[in-house]
Amino acid sequence: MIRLTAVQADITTQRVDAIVNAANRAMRGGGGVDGAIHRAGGTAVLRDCIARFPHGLATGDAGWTTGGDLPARWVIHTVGPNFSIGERDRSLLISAYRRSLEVASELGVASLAVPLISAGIYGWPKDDAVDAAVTTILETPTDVADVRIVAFDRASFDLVRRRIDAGA
Ligand code: AR6
Repeated sequence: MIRLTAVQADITTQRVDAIVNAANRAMRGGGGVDGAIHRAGGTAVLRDCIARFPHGLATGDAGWTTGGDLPARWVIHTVGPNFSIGERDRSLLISAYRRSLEVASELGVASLAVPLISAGIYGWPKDDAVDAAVTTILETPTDVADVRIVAFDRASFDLVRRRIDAGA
């Protein structure tokens, strides 16, 4: 049985087996949570991105690299749809969470921290981004025991907590 919780924090501080990164298709770093993860993880994360993803990653897919200097052992990078440029297929957002959980299971991850994918620079409406995150994590069969959705700001954290309380 999965334990899903809400946390308000910088995801790079999380002491978990793996953290999920809201990356882009090029997989060479960026702003938002991606920038924070590359800064905190150090050059080993980018080196691994280049070695393991020479052609980047498709939207809705996920793959792992080392966590470098992060407390987490692995970073699971995923790419959500960019709502603000018209990528509005919700199944791609759901797929980003599903594939992240699948990769986590393959790695034997027991604890995982996940940000609100596509909910920042990519502009996915916050309420629906929270709903997609909670619903998908609760409905995807997984071996990961402890999943925490990490919100950066108080308002997002409150939305996530209320949505988790409401159940699947
Ligand atoms: N810890 C936890 N959550 C964070 C952090 C952090 N350190 N920083 C931001 N957030 P975003 P996206 C929240 O923009 O929308 C990058 O340039 C943020 O408040 O990081 O999927 C990539 O390279 C929001 O709720 O990701 C891509 O080009 C959520 O994380 C693009 O942005 C996601 O915001 C991806 O955009």
